[in-house]
Amino acid sequence: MRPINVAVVGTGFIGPAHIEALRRLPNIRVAALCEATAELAREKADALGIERAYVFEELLKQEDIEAIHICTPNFLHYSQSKAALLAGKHVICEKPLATKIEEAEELVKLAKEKGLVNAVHFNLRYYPLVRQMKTMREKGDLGDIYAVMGSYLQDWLYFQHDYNWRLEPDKSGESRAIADIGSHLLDIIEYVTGLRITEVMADFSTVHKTRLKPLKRIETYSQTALSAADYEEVPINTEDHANVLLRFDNGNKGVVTVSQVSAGRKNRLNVEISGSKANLEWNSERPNEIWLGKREGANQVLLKDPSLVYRESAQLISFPGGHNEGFPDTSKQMFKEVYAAIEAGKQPEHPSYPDFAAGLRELLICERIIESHKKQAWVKI
Ligand code: 4PW
Repeated sequence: MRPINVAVVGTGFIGPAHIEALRRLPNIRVAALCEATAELAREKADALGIERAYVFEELLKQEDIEAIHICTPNFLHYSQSKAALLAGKHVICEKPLATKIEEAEELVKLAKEKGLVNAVHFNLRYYPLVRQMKTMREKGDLGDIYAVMGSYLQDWLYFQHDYNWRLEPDKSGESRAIADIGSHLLDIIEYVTGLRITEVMADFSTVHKTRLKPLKRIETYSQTALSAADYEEVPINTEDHANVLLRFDNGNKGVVTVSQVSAGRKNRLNVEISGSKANLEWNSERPNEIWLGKREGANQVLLKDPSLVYRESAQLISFPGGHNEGFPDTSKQMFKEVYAAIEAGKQPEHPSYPDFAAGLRELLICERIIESHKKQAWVKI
């Protein structure tokens, strides 16, 4: 294994998660950190134990940095990914890949022309039991897929005073709950079932039509409430809740609900797949078990254990059964695959990890969902 120097751009919720995952890979060195100002970059680099700190333009000049992780707010993903590719860097970008389809298309094309490794952080695919569900479907354990039911529920935007840049369309994009977390759910549904979504019918609601924006900086997930004078009331134009009906290319149907105002649901992605041979159910708050439903015979619960799952899923398991693995492990497993490609110096023709094309696909589905909500009509993907 050859040592590889890497930089991470952005230090909100997910940047440090990338850093931790990268540090668990033997040949990766998180050599540099990038933030909006030199002062903030230095402060965060010191706090995270990273040697070099830059603003973005300076980072691009560093020849020893081979790969860049883009972990900034959504509106920066396109311009920063493009600049990094033009500077000859491999790019691992947070989802969504861009805020407009044309931008994502341009990135897919540019990455291909450059032959550089490109990935979008759809890390939830890397829960071992998500891979197990996919493998079970591929091996025919589910039979034909009759229906898919899914939800992704959170409560960190439950109160009117809960606030974050994701609520602002100029930073996050036109849709919020669907783009922010629905994108993960829709990605998992197509990944696991192998079906393509062909049409969508969406209905959104914005529960908090105005929210209280803090005038002081507070940590997003800290559950902090300030005094009334420390907030300004601002209008909200993105959805808190969304229901979407799905039609698949096998002629069958699905439904998903996405909400960021669901009390007590901290971060629960749930997917249930009904097949002609069995029914499978998994959720991200209990990631180490799959429920397997049978019409004739007893239902089962499969626990994550390398000796009980298919080889494809066991590859994503680092510890024996009973030793739980979770969210931080998903990024580590994904980066293992991405960095094998970076070590080889180019994007494989059919990467095992989600590439920019997967990012474009999600953006397309999300755009069609927004269009469907606006028209209150079915829209083809
Ligand atoms: O990807 C998701 C985010 O964009 C995360 O898993 C949680 O929900 C935290 O923020 C949003």
